[in-house]
Amino acid sequence: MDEIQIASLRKSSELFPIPQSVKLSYGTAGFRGDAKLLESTVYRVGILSALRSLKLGSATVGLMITASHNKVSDNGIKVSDPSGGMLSQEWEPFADQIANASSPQELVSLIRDFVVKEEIKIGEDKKSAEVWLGRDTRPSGESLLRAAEIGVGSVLGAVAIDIGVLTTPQLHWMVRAKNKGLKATENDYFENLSSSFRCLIDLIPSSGNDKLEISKLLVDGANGVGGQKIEELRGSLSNLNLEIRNTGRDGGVLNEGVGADFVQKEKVLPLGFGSKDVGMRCASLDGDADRLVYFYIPSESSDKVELLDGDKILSLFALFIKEQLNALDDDKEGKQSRLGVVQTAYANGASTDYLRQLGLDVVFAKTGVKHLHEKAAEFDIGIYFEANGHGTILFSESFLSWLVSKQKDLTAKGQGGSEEHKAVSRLVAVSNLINQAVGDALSGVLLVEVILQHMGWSIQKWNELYKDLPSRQIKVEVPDRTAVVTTSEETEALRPLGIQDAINSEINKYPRGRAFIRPSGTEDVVRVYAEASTQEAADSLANSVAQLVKSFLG
Ligand code: NG1
Ligand code: ZN
Repeated sequence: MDEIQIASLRKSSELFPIPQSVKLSYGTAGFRGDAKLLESTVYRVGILSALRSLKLGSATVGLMITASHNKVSDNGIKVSDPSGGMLSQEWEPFADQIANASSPQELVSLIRDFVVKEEIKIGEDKKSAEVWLGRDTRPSGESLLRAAEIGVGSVLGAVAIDIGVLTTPQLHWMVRAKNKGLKATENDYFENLSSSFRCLIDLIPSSGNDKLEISKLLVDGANGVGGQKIEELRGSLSNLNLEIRNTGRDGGVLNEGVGADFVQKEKVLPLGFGSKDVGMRCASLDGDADRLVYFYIPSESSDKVELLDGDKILSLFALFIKEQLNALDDDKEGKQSRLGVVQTAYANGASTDYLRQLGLDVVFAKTGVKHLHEKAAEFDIGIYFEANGHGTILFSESFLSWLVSKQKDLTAKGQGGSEEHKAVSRLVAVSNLINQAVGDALSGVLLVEVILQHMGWSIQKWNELYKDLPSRQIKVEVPDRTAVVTTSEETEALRPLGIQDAINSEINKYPRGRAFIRPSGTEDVVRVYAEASTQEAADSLANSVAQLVKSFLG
């Protein structure tokens, strides 16, 4: 790093002093916190993104300003690697270090050491870096975006491009497309969704269900960016009847009593929904539209909803993909397609039983989509979902090119209308529709809708795939959540010593009891999860475990 570069970093960092008393961690999904305290963090992550781009041969890196399902006064920042996936975990410690550097001197010195260690060449061969910036609808987004621009711009030769208000998955999709040399604008994103959706609709078997009227889907947009973007998308979709509520234009507050996180955790209906909607198919997006859950209101007399969470969406997808794979003549080709599914410890036990009973390979990953994504990428087709509704379907490059050449072969052999050809074409269309970079509520809605039409199922019929075990999640505030250390699958606590034995003896009191604790990576709490054969039992197990957490850590 030469003197000009050092001076540039020093000068810009003076503009963003770090607030006292913040201790930041990149966590499960980037930095998050009160928006008022985040300018220096966002500025610094801007620098990191430019360095990441330089390190990877000037590939485009994405930077998203959002705090997802958290309250509107919060904000956050996460980085998309050039692949469209999350920032490489190898760089997270550096992110933590610079975010917490207490002075411009310390910041510059950390950057200088890192640049040497990673052999990043700045300015020397005039290679430029490019960072695309997106933000959700939070009012603090615009000024934080300016801070990110200054961060990027303080690395010599780096360019920041403001892509505007976007969903998180849109930005990831665009970054991935750009680096693959594909068309990468927001319009291209919409065009890709609508054309692959159309393709799947055209492949719906014509016998039986073609006279069925397409029933309306009610969408809860969480008063955020997702509601607005799905409105834009609606214009280019046929065969889908959408009514979109909570777009944020009618005065509702982002994530307040609305959205996927609220519906999934509280299991009650979001604002804007009521007794007139009993029995209707409803979907909720979260604040940055990377999560999706479905629900319906079973009766007028209560505000409880019947929830179809990420596990149920995963099950629907797995069933559909498996049906298509079964129609392929694998043996003749000598090709074994490997379909696998990835869940976390929060997956409902009944969903895991169901998926295993379908004969699927079910593996577990730590909480946080970066962990699930990594495991799903080991399969030819890997489907991953968190119970909270974040997930997608990954197709390996080699399997996808096998599918595409199979599709061509069958057409050339005059078997274009065969069942096998249709199955192959459906799989190819799914790979285009479903976001290959991250979980995406918009593409998720389209895939759920087309599969339900394909099966001729109502939401109630879909819900009957299996019955969820009653469960309860609680947050416990403790002085130091890092005192909880878990095993790699997060199902057992190694620290504090003795707590796991105490949890086990609680679990043993309940039929089908299961419970675990872990420190949240996005909030200053310890999370407790419990399930058991009845709701009372799940509540009681969760409460006793929460008591244990308080007494061991309180
Ligand atoms: P933490 O706070 O680490 O539990 C939460 C979710 C994750 C993931 C991240 C990122 C649960 C139990 N945890 O993480 O699944 O979505 O937020 O948004 O839902
Ligand atoms: Zn989100």
